[in-house]
Amino acid sequence: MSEYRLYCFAQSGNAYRAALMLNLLSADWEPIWVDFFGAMVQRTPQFRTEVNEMGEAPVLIHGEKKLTQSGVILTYLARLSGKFKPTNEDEELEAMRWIIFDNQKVNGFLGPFRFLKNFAKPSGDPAVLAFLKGRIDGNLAIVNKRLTERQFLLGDKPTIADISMTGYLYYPAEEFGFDIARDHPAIGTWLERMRALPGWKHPYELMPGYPLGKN
Ligand SMILES: N[C@@H](CCC(=O)N[C@@H](CS)C(=O)NCC(=O)O)C(=O)O
Repeated sequence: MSEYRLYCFAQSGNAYRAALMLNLLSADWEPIWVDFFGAMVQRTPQFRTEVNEMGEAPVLIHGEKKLTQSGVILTYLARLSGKFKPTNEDEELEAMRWIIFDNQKVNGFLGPFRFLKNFAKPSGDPAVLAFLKGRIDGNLAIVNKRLTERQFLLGDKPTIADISMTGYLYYPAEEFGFDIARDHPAIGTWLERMRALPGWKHPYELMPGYPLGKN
C-alpha cells in the first residue's frame, strides 16, 4: 500500500490542491476515487461516518492520520516535508490569509460556477451564474494585482498558498465559458511558473475519473 492515500476525483479542484502537493513532493501516494457525480458517495451516511463527517473530498490518509480540508492537508504536508512551507510566523499567517481567501472567494466561487455551468442537469439558473461570475471577476482581479507585484503569492518562492490557489485554474476555458489566463494575464504567467515545477501535472492526469463515466 502507498504511504499516502487521497480520496479525490479528476473534476475536483479542491482535491487537486492536495494531489498536486503530493506529486510536487514526489510522495508515494495513490488516489481513491470518489464517485461524486454518479453514486454521489460523499453524500452517503457511510462516507460521512467512515470517511469524512463533512461529506467532502479531499481526504488524506497517512498512517493513523485522516485529514480533510485542503488547507489543512497542505499545511500538514508542508510541515512534514519542509517544502512549500512559509518560512516564519508572519509568512505562515500570510499563507493562511490567502488560503482562506482562495477557499472562500476565488476557487470557492469558481468550483460551484463550473459545476452549475458544466455538470449540473439542468444547468444553473442564469441569475445565479451571473452573480457568481461577478464575484469571480472581482476576486480574480485581486489575485491578478497581487501577482503583478511578485512572482508568487507570498514573494519569490512558491508556497502552499500558491498550490491552494491553483485549485480550478487549470481546467479548460470551455468548462467556464471564459479564459482565466487570458482575462487575467499576471495569473496566466504565474500559472505557467507553477506548471514548470518538477512533478506538476494537470488535474485530469493526476486524479481518476476523467472523462466522466469512464470508471
Ligand atoms: N474547503 C474544502 C472544500 C471541499 C469541497 O467542497 N469538496 C467538494 C468536491 S470538489 C465536495 O466534496 N462537495 C460535497 C458535495 O457537494 O456533496 C477543501 O478545500 O477541502
